[in-house]
Amino acid sequence: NIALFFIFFQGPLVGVNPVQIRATVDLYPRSRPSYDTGAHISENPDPCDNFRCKRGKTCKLNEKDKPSCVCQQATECPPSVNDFDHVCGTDNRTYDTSCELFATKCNLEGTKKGHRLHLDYTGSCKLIPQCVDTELVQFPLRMRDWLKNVLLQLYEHDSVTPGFLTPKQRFRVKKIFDSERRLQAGDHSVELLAQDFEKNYNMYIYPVHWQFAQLDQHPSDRYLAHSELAPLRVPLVPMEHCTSRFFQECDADKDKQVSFKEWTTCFGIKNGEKKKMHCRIPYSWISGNHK
Ligand SMILES: [Ca+2]
Ligand SMILES: [Ca+2]
Repeated sequence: NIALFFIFFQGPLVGVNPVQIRATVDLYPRSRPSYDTGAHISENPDPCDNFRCKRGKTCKLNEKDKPSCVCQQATECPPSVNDFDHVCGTDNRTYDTSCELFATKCNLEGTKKGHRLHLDYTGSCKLIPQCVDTELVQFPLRMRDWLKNVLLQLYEHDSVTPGFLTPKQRFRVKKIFDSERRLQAGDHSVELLAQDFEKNYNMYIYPVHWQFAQLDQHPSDRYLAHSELAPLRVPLVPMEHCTSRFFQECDADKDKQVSFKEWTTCFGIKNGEKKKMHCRIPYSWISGNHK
């Protein structure tokens, strides 16, 4: 997963940035941080070792020596190594690390303040210029192109080291990859991107669907909650000042979730056409989830 996101963020929209990899890992930790427990592993396995807690919580043994998740204290968080570790909260406060932000949020659980606190973006809080309408219109153009290039990069990596894509995903991307009509990756003008979208519309459908499915995993229900969108949004906000506004407006019915339909609509992908699209592409093909 780390590797996936590493390549994922190398597209033309943003450059290579170690923050982005870390953001993803921090947002969805696979397990609690492993401390070097040395020799006593086999004699005395720590019940907390494979016990997963959500962000801001940590595993502690209760009175019955059973593992349970409790709010982490911000003071227990490992200090930041460098400025890349800082994050800006939606309270416009710079936190030393995302651990500190989520610990703070956890300790505010049940309060309005805690409910409202989210990780806004990576890096210290800074002035994000307002996104004007003309810029907002260009955002999906560049993002679509970037998603397509990300998938093509994954495809190339997968050809060398299989595992980046499922066979079904490969099958879909191959069609784009093999097309002689496709626009090569590069720093294109919005005019050219718009032209190419009209000309090669079909090549953009799958990348947009694929990205949605990549994000829609906690849970996989065809809706993106704020936290599911975060791995994409958080590293992008400080570099692309239209990110927040774009995703806010993407949630057309303002239910705080971006549905599959809302997502495709804001990327200019036609919806349904009598639901043909859904019939043709089973969701599992996109997501690689086989349930
Ligand atoms: Ca979801
Ligand atoms: Ca919505």
